[in-house]
Amino acid sequence: MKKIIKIFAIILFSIILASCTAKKKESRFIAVFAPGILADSPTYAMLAEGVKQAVDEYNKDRTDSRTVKLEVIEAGTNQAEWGAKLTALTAEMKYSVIITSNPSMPDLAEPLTQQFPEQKYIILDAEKTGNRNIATVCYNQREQSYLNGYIAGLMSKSRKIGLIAAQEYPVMNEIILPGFTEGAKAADKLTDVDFRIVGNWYNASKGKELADAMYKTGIDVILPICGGASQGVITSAKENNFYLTWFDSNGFSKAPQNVIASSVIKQTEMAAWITHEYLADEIEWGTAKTVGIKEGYVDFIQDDPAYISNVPQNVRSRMAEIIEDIKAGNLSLPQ
Ligand code: RBF
Repeated sequence: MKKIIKIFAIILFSIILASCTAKKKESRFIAVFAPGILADSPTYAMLAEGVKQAVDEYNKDRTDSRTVKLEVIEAGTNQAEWGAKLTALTAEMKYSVIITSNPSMPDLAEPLTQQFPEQKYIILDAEKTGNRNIATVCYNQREQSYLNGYIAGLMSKSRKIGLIAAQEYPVMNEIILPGFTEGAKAADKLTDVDFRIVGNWYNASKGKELADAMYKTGIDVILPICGGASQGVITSAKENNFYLTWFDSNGFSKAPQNVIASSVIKQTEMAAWITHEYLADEIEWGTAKTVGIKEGYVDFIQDDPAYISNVPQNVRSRMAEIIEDIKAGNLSLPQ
């Protein structure tokens, strides 16, 4: 009799456990939290696209109860509201994971993991270790900015180039701007780099004003990293006929006569890959991954027709050599 009760208890326990697990799987709901707006911010558009691709693929062969739901939330350009918006999203307790992107996000997510110990966060373009609820991936932006700087240094006639950033933040001040400068000076040590700030990620008039002013000082190559404000920098480049180098996505089509380079991050692929990892329960929580050119997640576009027509063969060959040197480990640019 005792044995029967024991077997019965084991069966009952297994059923309860199985139903809990099923419930957990059933309720998988992913939120993409874009700290900003998707338009004109390639990193966020790629984030949403990559997660969506992975979710669609996962759901393809699954029926209702096992499919994963996805919601994309744009937190808007007022950064003061992001903390409250992330808190509200977390407090809904309906998302099994919140996937977001930018280096300021770990500081907003970290305190929430104390209050909501069930909530997981995947943060791209950021670095944070040691929290069991957070996994991060960051791109080697020293490599990315070095390549932009190098080609700007080779292509500038005035030896004056510029970077227009939306705002100052540690990755900008400690990695992107120094990498850009380092690349430019490696190409031509007499190159000067001017650095200007828009003050936000959307003001195109301010972007144009800054670019016009820089052009007047003799600057002939500009790298804009300022979201929607980059539209103004593009307008200025077309009007004044100076060069642009582009960051994060392929920008050649934005100004086919002016853009001489695009160094890209493969954020769509990374977002899709990490979402697959998450859905397969294979995320290493608490860890930070850094990926660059070698891993295939930072790249420099060499086959765009605008690159080939705007940039002379000798410069393209030099760029190809540098990229090969980085891949082969002959040029080390750790971030
Ligand atoms: N990049 C964008 O493309 N759009 C944005 O709205 C945006 N907002 C940001 C806000 C903060 C507080 C920080 C630290 C970075 C932001 N970035 C944004 C920059 C982004 O993380 C990355 O550094 C650049 O896109 C260059 O890869």
